[in-house]
Amino acid sequence: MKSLFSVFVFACAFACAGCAASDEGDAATLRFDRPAAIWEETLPLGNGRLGMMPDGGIARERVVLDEESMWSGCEHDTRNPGALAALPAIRRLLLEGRNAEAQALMYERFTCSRGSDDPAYGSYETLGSLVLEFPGIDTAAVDDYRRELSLRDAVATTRFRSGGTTYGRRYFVSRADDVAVVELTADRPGAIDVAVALSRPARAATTVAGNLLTMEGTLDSGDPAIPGVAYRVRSVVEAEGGTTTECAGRVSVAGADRVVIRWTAATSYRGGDCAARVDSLLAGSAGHSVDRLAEAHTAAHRSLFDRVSLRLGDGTAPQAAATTPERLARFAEGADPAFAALYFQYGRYLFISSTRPGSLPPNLQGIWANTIRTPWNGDYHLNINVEMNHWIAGVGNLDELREPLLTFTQRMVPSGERTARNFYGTGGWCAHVLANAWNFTAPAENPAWGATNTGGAWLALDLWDRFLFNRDTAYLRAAYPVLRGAAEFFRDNLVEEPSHGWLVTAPTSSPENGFLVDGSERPVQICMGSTMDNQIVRALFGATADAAALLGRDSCFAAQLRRTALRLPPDRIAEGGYLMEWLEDYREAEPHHRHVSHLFGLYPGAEITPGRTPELAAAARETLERRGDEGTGWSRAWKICFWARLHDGDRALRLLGSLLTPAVGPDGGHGSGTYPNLLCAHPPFQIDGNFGGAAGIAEMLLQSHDGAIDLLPALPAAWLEGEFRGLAARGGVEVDCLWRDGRVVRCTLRSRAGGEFAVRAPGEKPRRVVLAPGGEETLRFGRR
Ligand code: FUC
Repeated sequence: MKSLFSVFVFACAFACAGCAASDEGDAATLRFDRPAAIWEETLPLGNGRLGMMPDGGIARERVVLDEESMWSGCEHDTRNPGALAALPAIRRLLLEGRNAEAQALMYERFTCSRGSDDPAYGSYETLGSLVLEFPGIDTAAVDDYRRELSLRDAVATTRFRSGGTTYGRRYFVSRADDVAVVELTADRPGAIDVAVALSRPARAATTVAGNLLTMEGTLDSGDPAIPGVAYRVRSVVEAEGGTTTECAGRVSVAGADRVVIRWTAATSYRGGDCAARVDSLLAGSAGHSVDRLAEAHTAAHRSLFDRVSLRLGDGTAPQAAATTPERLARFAEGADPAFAALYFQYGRYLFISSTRPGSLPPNLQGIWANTIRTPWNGDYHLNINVEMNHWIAGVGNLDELREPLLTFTQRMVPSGERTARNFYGTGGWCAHVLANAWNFTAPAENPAWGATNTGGAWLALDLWDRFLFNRDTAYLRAAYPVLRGAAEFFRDNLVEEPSHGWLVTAPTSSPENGFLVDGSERPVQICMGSTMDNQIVRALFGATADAAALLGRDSCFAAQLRRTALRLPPDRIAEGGYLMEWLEDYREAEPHHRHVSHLFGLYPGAEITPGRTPELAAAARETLERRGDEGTGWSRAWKICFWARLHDGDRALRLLGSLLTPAVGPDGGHGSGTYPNLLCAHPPFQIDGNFGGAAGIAEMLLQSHDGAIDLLPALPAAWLEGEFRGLAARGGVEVDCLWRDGRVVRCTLRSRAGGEFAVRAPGEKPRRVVLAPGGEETLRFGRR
């Protein structure tokens, strides 16, 4: 009986994989015809807290495990007692145009006492691996190998035949039950032999008791007086049929019909008893069939994922059956628009899988790390990266998944107030470039890149942008103190520069580019009033004043911010026709630098638009031409957003092609672009480009930052047919849109809060729509 049941379950598990390729669910699938040879071919699964990346190995499978709060380090003192005293001299040097000397003094005096190399700064660390060894499988005789990740199900599968048996594996990290599951099946009774182990390269003690594997340890806090984060991961191995024994630190199963491995993990990061939490989660999921767990998980995942659908092309997606690396390799040929839709949905999938209310926001690698020290400590860089991580959340209709960024920022405020006081001698709060799970806000150890002090302001603007999308006053009330404190810092810290009397940030930099002065070829970064800072501070003052007005508070403060904003430097166009990156038209040290910070005002900001500021938009275009289309993964993603905002769909698509360049070269070396598993390559893997790239695709189809809902503002000639449903626009409205021959046929608006909306479509007269709360209206265009 059992073996028949097993065959039935196996058949069901793979039934979906055979559905018609035109079905959207099936099209939203990553496919591979071999096991992952490198980590960047493994399939990322996650429920926002726990992550898992199976490699689909035939005789030995390694599944990388992650937990979002595996942070070494601790909250520590970053003060530098001499910094505040040096500030007037640094400012004086800048006002006298002696930037190189100002920078030298900053290196000497104006950096934090303990930077990102200090163990106390910490790093996001992998949880370890689940290692499965299959002694009975003949690796020489394997055929029909298939490995897939369904984005709608949030389930990965592996299937292959060996020695006349078809083996199947199914993996998911349950969003509903907070446990991860690996199921092993076979179409022949008693065919499964497997040894299961947990491992971690450092700070791990593993024990086995019957069918239970436990691994636990404590991470390095970097301070002997402070306990590090303790973690525990526990796995239960349950077999149908066969025999289960414990041997040499592993659970071994021989001759089973089916094996189900459940694991979960917890840490002490937020306090509480992690051992008890792990046991209660495992107990809560015990006794449920894998199908029932998978069903609950997929339903929870789809409640977020299914809010948006996107079809690009006529829906036949002839390439959908090809493997993902094959489609990636051919994307630039232009015949596979459905792959762009897949990539867009993958961005939403990754966002859903790497954060959830109550967790940390996605870090530089989301939640997926396979080493003890993750590149750049897997932290939260504030000069583009963590903000880019959230660009898909608004338009991608995932509002509640922005909650972790609010909590993260709120937690930084007390530390940012100390930094404001200790380094600048003022009120308010600020953060610079580096941030971690321990509320780090100080200027980082290397002023050339670490001293930009608008990091906290940019975070505050992201919180404001969330309000523009959700129009939820209760949320705004919670976010307002963050905005207010950030604005206060700049109100108290701007200095008057001598040439025009403008108020500017000083010291600062334009991330992370340098300029050449005094006939020297040695780049200098430290300056005052970088264009990005001016744009961010202007937007912050405006947003804070608007928020105060909406909440009926702080009218004097708001008026003061509006007045001060008028004295910020305007955006300026250089003689060469490009937007100036600094107050002076310095020669850039790297004309093709990956950051394009001075176009913050184009995207994600809204002060440069082709409609309202055509000269600045033209200068932005020239700036992008000068910067070029290359860059790290995230840099290419940002440029998609820029070109979309400039309403140049073909150029945006060209940049998408650049982002979707295979990152692994024929010699195995890694360059910028996209890995075989579609994770973004800085290199190394950095997830910001996935979220920025997905946001860029959305920006080509729908914009809402310029006083109207713009349909298809940057549609490339290759995407003449398509349809989206459920994208979100600012103003608390969901939008569906169907287009043919590049013209909008029909669009539907659904409003949560009600309101009046202007709708623009290419070649059509603008329309006005008034919706009651919960109201919906469909507009038809043209004479089709
Ligand atoms: C920023 C970028 C780098 C990298 C790092 C994590 O500082 O300039 O390219 O992405 O963050």
